[in-house]
Amino acid sequence: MACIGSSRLCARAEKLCQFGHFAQLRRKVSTTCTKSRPEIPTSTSTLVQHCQKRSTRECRLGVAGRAMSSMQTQQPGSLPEYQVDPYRLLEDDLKYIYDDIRQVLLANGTSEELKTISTYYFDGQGKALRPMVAILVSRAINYHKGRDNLLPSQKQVAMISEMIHNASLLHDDVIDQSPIRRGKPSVNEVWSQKKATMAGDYILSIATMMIARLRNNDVTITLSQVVTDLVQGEFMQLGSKETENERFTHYLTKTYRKTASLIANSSKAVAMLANADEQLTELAFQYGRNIGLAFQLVDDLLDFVSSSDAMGKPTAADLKLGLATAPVLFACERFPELNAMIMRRFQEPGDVEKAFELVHKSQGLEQTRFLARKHCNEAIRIANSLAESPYQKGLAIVSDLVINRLK
Ligand code: GRG
Repeated sequence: MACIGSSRLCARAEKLCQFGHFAQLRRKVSTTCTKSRPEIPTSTSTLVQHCQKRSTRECRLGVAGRAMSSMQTQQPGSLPEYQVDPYRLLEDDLKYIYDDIRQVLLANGTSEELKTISTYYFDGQGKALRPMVAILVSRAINYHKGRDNLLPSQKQVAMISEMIHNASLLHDDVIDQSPIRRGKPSVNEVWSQKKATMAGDYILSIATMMIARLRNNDVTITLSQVVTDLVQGEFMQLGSKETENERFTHYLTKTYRKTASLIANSSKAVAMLANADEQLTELAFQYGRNIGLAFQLVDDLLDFVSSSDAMGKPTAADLKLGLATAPVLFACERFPELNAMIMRRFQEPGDVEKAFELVHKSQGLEQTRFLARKHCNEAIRIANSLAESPYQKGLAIVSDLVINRLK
């Protein structure tokens, strides 16, 4: 198979990542309603005119758009010219998302301190990947079904997904005792572990109320699954497996649960709210799943190559926490001495430094990027099966942002 270093793990990863859903996805969706579809041009020149007509801020074509993107992707030429910057495209939809979240948290809270803590991370410093993807999928699916508007319920899902994400960050920082997040002192550092935990619970409970208000059982079940997955993904991280294969399976399942499930199920929920049929809903889910897996693989890679300044959180953190992520698991093939270190969770003096060095000496980083790219390509393939629109094109561009991100 075409995989860097002909890695056995890479082949296994490929198999495992398929989860048996893809055969169905390879068929192009046939639910396009061409007659009633709103007129949104898709050629570059007409797209420019459309964007200018609709709102000059709404769409952004050309390389300058990259500077706007919330995911810094500074690699020269990483985005082809004349592409839609998803953050620009959705600027109006995303503009007030943090204000709206803050408002709902403030409106429901009674303690001033809890209000302050729970809104601390909704300051516009995050990448807003989850709401961006949820809205982009909404608009691409709506367009595919012949509509050109974002449903209020879909916007609620975008908010809910960012709230669940932030609640999990609060809990994660408590578990990891991390002192910084997004370049500023974490909530647990500024206040306390207990208050950070409760603020996370509070955000999650308000998100749960918002889900209930959508009054859609299928959406409720779908979004509840995310919370189960997050907790179980985090729990899986506490354990380790004996063999290489078991370890990789464990890692990929954990990666899905911790990161991809939220993006996948939010995408599924907005498709359900658009009354998409099962096939189209599955497509939305798989798009989010692939983006989510790629995003976490790149996150695990950046932990080895990026600076703490760029990431806004400590780097090489995973090894220090005893975690063996994809770069280490791949590196194991070349340097089997890593196995013992993985089993003792890099606890012995010098383990972290040695493992870090071996990962850099191996092809582990390239193999991780290769696997991430495969998921991005799959996401692009899925996006390409939707009716052409700026939003559908934006879905493909998200893959570029994910694979090229520097923070
Ligand atoms: C309370 C719902 C809940 C869960 C508890 C702690 C826990 C169980 C789960 C942890 C999940 C977690 C933090 C996964 C990491 C996902 C990840 C890659 C986070 C970083 O995402 P970015 O880079 O963050 O998009 P920004 O800062 O841009 O928002």
